[in-house]
Amino acid sequence: VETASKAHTEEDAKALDIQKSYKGYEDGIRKRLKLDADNRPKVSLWGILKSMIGKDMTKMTLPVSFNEPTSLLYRVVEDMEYTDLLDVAAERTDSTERLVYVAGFAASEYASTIGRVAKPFNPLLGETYEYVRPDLGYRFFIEQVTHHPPVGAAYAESPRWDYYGESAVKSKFYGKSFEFNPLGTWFLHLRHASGGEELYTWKKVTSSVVGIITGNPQVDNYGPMEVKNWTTGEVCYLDFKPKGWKASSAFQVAGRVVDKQGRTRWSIGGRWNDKIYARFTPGFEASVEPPTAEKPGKDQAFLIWEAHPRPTGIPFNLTPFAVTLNAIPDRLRPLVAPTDTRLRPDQRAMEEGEYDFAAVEKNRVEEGQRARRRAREAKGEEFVPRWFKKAKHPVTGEEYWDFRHEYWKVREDVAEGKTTWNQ
Ligand code: CLR
Repeated sequence: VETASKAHTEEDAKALDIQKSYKGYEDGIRKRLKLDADNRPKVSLWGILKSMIGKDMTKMTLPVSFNEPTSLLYRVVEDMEYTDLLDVAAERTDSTERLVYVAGFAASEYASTIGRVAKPFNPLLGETYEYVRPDLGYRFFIEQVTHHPPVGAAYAESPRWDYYGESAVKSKFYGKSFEFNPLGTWFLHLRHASGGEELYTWKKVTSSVVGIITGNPQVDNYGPMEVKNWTTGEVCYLDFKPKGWKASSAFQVAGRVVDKQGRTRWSIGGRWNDKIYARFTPGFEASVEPPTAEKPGKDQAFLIWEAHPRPTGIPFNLTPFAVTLNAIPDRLRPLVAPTDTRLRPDQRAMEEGEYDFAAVEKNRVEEGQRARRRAREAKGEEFVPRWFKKAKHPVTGEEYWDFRHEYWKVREDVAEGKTTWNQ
């Protein structure tokens, strides 16, 4: 009882703290872009990419018409679309059941990749992004901490959970496919209904684009994923099946939750672009079929996650969640840091269908970045991230980016007129 009440006090304090960041977000989320269809010139991917086999994406100069109006920073926040699963996990009093929903959240991060065969903008060194959802009770922050290789360090928090990690993707173009290999670990602290806090970690699976040669590019996500509960020793093993030749294996994900002794508790199955189910299978593993009305029973599978629909009238195949990201209402504009990605004119132009202007502005901001690098080199200085610091993780022992919890304090002072961003 005592730990439970302590956890509640922590939750309440966290909730109050997060509420201070709601300023600027009073207008609610954006539902539409200015465009309702994009009219990017249709260029053959293969025509341009065929001379670039063996290269990674950061070494390629591609026409801006290959881009979508997002950046790699936005692609990281997109993983927050289904945080309701973390809220559900926190409500559960059985730790293996919590793991089912945490694993569901980890798998839900792939639904947004469907139909998104375009290049996000590359963040500039020190570029940041803040995203607050008063309606959902969380705030998110990310900073581009290195440029070569491109790494973004992120930290999201809500009363019930903290979620953080680094997005560092190694890419290589093989001709037959373009592979994207995420290297970073993601950490989740869950303050749950039984009155304790748990640490979970996982790494993301490989994303790839196939069908470039035939002019029918498609995104696939495949490979094993291990979602580990460091507090209890329980693990969820998920396997994302590669698309392969059979249509039936496309988007398939299957796995199981095992206890500390390695005994199966739950089986998981479904498709990461659509629905994922779980089934209570103590001591055995089984396939997971969607539940049917004909054979009800205690061991029936139940739905843990379902993808949001993709309404028409949204260009670039963006999800409704992605549409909300680059919005900059007048009330918010003076509060975000001057490094905030919402202020990038090239991404704004892309979003509004001004592709030529986007290309000019992209060039200009990237020139600025090169000039700043030369100036640093001339002074013998090194770039130091403003909001994160490399550290050794206290539980897992890995290197990670430690968020020093300063950003939101400075923002609060800016909002109250006590300081300005550039001090
Ligand atoms: C995958 C999940 C990771 C973050 C991440 C980083 C790079 C992204 C990748 C994700 C998905 C696929 C991606 C890639 C960058 C470019 C690539 C968007 C989100 C697209 C599909 C490339 C298409 C255009 C080229 C063929 C020119 O956590």
